[in-house]
This record gives sequence, structure tokens and C-alpha cells, in this order.
Amino acid sequence: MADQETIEKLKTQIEVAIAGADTLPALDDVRVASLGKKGSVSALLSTLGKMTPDERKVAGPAINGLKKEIGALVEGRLADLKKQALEQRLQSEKVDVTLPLRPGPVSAGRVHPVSQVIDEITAIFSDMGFALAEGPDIETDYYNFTALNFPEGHPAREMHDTFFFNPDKEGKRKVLRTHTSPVQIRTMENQEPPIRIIIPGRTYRCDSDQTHTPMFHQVEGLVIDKSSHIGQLRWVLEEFLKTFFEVDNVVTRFRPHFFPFTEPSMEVDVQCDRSGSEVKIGQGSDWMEILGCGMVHPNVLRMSGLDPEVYQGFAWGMGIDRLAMLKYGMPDLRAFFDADQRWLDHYGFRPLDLPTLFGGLSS
Ligand code: 2U9
Repeated sequence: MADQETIEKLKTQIEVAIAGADTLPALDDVRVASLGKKGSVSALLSTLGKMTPDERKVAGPAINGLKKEIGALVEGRLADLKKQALEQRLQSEKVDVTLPLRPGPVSAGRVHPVSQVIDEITAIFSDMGFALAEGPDIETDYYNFTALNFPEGHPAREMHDTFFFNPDKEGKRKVLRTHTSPVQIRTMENQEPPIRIIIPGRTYRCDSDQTHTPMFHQVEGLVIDKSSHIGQLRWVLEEFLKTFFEVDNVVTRFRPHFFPFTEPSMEVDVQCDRSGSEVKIGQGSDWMEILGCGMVHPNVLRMSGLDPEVYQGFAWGMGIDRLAMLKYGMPDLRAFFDADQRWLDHYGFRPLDLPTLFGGLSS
């Protein structure tokens, strides 16, 4: 029979075991060994059935009291161990937020200078109210030449060193566009003036040396309205040059030139300083040719469905790769297209430093 002494002895034993259990599984073993179906306390409880009513009156509350006390001790120890485990985890998983970040793909990748310069040019002209227009790289002879007032057999067609495709069934040869000007024609055919667009894109001419590659990038611009004039053309170009080269002043010189698609046509030189290793725009007393421009030829307006008696406009074109070389000081154009990782690491731009007028173009 379970006398008081047996109960006390068992209680002490279990208390020691609970206190000694220093892990959650060890504590659970103690719980099962005492309160589980085959546990020591349960074994004591099962002796109640064989007792006389008087004996049970004494032993019943004592054994049930033991069960309760052991249950409470297990719960208490369980709470302590859980707290300890949490503290240990917090200690071991401590994060030092002052440690430097490991470089990931966003910080390792670089934006090509041509993409950067296209984004800079787009930011500048967008701010002036220009929309971006695009068109196909493979063009018809009509859009690349005829609609731009290059007469059939005119020597200017030869000057463009055109890449021709094989003739189709009707004997017509498509071309890789030699300039982005076909996009202006398509825009005039489809859109009522006023028109204010810029067209950055790839262009192709069969030419290769230190300053020419068979594929290169141009940006052209077009403004068509009822009263567009050459004074606005000059303002737009000078504002562009100042913002692009990030200088307060530029001095330009407009020289007469010939393009079939503009009349009058001009080449524009910008004053610069060539005395050091890099060309500096906005200072010095040298000149450098930077772009071409002119008033859109009446024949071009007419062929695109606009009445030259009502509408007039101006256009310009410049080489993006050359602008990039000038602004960022690369010596050889051919390196632009070598896909050399070291060159890109050196001359490329961080992907998240987007050029904006308010945040800075190239900072
Ligand atoms: C239409 C009417 C007029 C676009 C123009 C130039 C002058 C020009 C060259 C600069 C360097 C090309 O990259 S480059 O080789 N371009 O000088 N481009 S005016 O005039 C147009 C275009 C479309 C309908």
C-alpha cells in the first residue's frame, strides 16, 4: 500500500529528475516516466482500486495531490527550458547590421555607355516635350531613300554605303536602315502635326575603322508645326548640348552643308578645348563638328502627305557613340562592341543610377 513515506520518496525522486532535465526531450522522458500511462505516479494511482474505503480516503488525495504537483513542476520546468532555448537562439542568430553587404548582381552589373547616353538624351528631350519614336531596322528603299528626297541613282545613295538584302520576287531590295530618318516619315504619315519626336536607334553602314563601325547608333529629332523656325532649332540644340555636357554655356557655329532631306542644311560645330588629353566642351577656342540639321525639305513634307504651304519643320541628327566617346573619354569606338567585361566594368554605369534632370545625368 502507498503510505505517506512512499509518496514523499517518489516525489523527491521525480523533483530531482525534473530539476536535472536540461533539455526538452529529457524533461519529456521524466514526464512520461512519472505521469505517463505506465509511469510511476500512474502506477500508484492504480493501487487505489485495491484499497479499502478508509485507506482510499487517505491515500487518494495524497496520490492525486502528488500527480498535480508533479504536473505543475513539469509545466514550470517546460516554460523555463523554452525560455532558455529562445534566448540561446537569439544569441546565436544575432545579426550585425553594420556589416558591409556582399555585392549582388545589381551592384556587379554595368549599363553600357551607349544605353546610358540614350537614357540621358531621352531624359533631356522628354523634359522639352518630345516623344520617343521607334521603327524597324530593316527598311524598304522607299522609306530609307526615296521618301527622304534621294532621287533614283543619286550619288548620295552610294555615300551611305548601304547593306542591301537579296532582291525579293518583284526585284525589290530591302536595306538595313542607314539612318533613323525613315521613322520620321512613318510618323508624318500617321500623325497630325504638331509633331515633336526624337528617334534613338541602331543604324548600319558598310564602314569600319577607328571612328566607324558597321552598326552604330544615331539619335534624330523632328519638329513639325505651322510656324516652326530655324531660331527654335538653334535653341533646342544649344539647350540640349548644355544639358548633355553638363556645362553652363556652349558656343555653336552653323555651317552651310548639303543633305537631300533638308533645305537649308547645316553642320553644327561646338566650341571646345583640345589642349589636354580630353576634349572639353563649353570652354577653349577650338571647334568640333557635333551634328547636322536643317529645315525639312518641302518635297519630304509633300511625299509624307503634309502641305508645305501649311506646315514647316526642322530636323537634326547626331551619332550617339561619338557623343558617348566625347563625354566619357573613350579613345576607340570599336571597343564599344567587343563585349569585353573589363572595358564594361571601367566605362559602364550602375544600373540603379538612372539619369534624370533632377537627380543628375551622369552622377
Ligand atoms: C526627315 C527630315 C529630315 C535628319 C538629319 C542630319 C541632318 C545629320 C548625321 C549626323 C551624324 C548622321 O550620325 S550621323 O552620321 N545626320 O547630319 N540628320 S538632318 O533630317 C531629317 C530626317 C527625317 C523626314
